Amino acid sequence: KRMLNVGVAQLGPIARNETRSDVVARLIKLLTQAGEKGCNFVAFPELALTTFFPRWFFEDGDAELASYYEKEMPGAETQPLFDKAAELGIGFYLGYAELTTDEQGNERRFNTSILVDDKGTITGKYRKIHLPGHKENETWRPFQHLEKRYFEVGDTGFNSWDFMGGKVGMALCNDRRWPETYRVMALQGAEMIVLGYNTPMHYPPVPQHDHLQGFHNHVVMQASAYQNGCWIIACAKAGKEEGCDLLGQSCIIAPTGEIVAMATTVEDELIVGECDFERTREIKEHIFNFDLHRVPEEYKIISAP
Ligand code: CDT
Repeated sequence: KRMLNVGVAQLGPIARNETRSDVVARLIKLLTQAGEKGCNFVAFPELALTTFFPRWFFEDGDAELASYYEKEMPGAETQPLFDKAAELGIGFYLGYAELTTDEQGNERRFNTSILVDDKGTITGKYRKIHLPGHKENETWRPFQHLEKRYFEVGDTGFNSWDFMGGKVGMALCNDRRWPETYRVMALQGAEMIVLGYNTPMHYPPVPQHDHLQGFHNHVVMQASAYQNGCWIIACAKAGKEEGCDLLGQSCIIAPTGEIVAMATTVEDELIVGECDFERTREIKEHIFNFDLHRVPEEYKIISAP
């Protein structure tokens, strides 16, 4: 059968001074639990190896800022996660801050995720496209959201990989609010879209929406699962992290738009679900059969800059 037994490894807060090795030990504990429950794929959150550092302003070249990026994947501290996953035969999705050097010798920084197969091979890499927040220090805010300062817009595009029996795509956090994210992957055949998120409960520019964070999280993903006939696997970093409350409610959403499993804490918590790739056909072959029913010549304006 073409299916994945999915574990969503929600993380509670990661402290500013928590070491990479301490965090990796938490990931391995959740991975081991997932193995005991029969999972062969585990999703971890966005920026899963560190605290959500865009909440603080750092000058360029600050040593603490530099400490949050991975120069290698796997590196010395993350290798044990790759080893354990391969030993258990579990594939995984992991979000992290990536620092790389291009051919011209320039440093490039991305908010990145990878898909690793059950043998421990990196099958796909995605660099976040919709970067929220702002670039400069906005001191009126109770906390910053400096993704536009610390990352470049991703250069990988939205893709769909042949992965462990299905077609799997990736996104990161704010990407999940945009319909184009899912549609561009679904047009490439995606049957499952995996994403991690760090979503503050308080949105300083529009605080009157604070009570809607959970609703907006689910409404966009449930609608998108249905409209694209995809499984959506969504994993939060949750809880009160360095004084900032982050949304939990990690979930597995079926192609019908139904939530089939959801986290009930804002701590490290594993939820599981059986995701049958064939169930995407109920949607993809009927109401949202792209070949039969889409009218792309009427949609030209949405691809204009
Ligand atoms: N990490 C991330 O993309 N978070 C945003 C926060 C809201 S915009 C400042 C999100 O879309 O959940």
